[in-house]
Amino acid sequence: MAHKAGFVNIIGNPNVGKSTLMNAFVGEKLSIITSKAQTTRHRILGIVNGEDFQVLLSDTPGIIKPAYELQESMMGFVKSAFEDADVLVYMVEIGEKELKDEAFFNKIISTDIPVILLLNKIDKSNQEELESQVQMWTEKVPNAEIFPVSALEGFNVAEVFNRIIELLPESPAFYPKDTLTDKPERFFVNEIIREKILMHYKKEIPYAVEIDTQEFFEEEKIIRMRSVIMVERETQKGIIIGHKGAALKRVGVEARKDLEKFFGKQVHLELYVKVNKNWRSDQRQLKRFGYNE
Ligand SMILES: Nc1nc2c(ncn2[C@@H]2O[C@H](COP(=O)(O)OP(=O)(O)OP(=O)(O)O)[C@@H](O)[C@H]2O)c(=O)[nH]1
Ligand SMILES: [Mg+2]
Repeated sequence: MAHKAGFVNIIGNPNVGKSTLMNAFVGEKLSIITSKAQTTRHRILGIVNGEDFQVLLSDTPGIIKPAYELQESMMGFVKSAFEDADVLVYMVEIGEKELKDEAFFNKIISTDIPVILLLNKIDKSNQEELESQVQMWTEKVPNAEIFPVSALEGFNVAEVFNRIIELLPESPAFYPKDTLTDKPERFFVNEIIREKILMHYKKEIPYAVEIDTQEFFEEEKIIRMRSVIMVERETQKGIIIGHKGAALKRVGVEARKDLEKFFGKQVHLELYVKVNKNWRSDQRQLKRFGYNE
């Protein structure tokens, strides 16, 4: 059989389960997952390698109407995912209507690229609701093949993967066959820490935070990391640190545990908090943090 390879880009509204699906395909926790919208801020490549295929999956940020520069750049990642896709995976969840962004939605329904529409979270649904939702999506996105799935429980995930392979063009591999992602180690350190921030702080705090891992030093038995948690204002810094430093300590302990799992090695993590005024609206800063391609 000829070798197949191509880009399979996952797009959809915030919080529908895009990152959960990507991790299920790859079999590693490449993308962080939380119950909050806008968890994913980057385009993250996850590669599934087989003897005669290489699937280049892209997890992308949920589609929103951008309100500040950071979100503009997040939507830039979604746009780029439209441009180079060999297969577009459009994910929706049970009960959802459609993309709030009409321009993106129109692009999906009028594209020549094969579209797979995944109706996710069906573990929360019943047969009757499922049938009516499939009916609705068939009418809304007539160019799509629809699969009901549960990314969380793995229902139908293997079937979708097989269909994706069928749709891929014949092509040699783009990356060496032992490659898992295009992101460097520090990126995953940043993301694991940010996941803990998303989990433990409320309201605007997680959205005002960016992580900058300044040191990643691997020794024989241990990896030493130093990361800065950046916030936009002094008051946010106080909230991150918490009473007697307890809140920050919890972030550090939980992140370290996950980092040890991710890297398969003992980790020493030093965390600092710094105010970096309005970094979310500053082009230069955003570029430094990898937001402008
Ligand atoms: N019940 C159920 N929950 C799911 C399923 N897939 C994902 N979730 C949950 O939905 C929430 C969002 O999942 P994510 O994978 O982070 O969603 P996302 O689309 O990547 O979100 P953003 O990055 O914010 O756009 C998490 O709480 C997941 O555990 C599913 O199949 N069933
Ligand atoms: Mg995500």
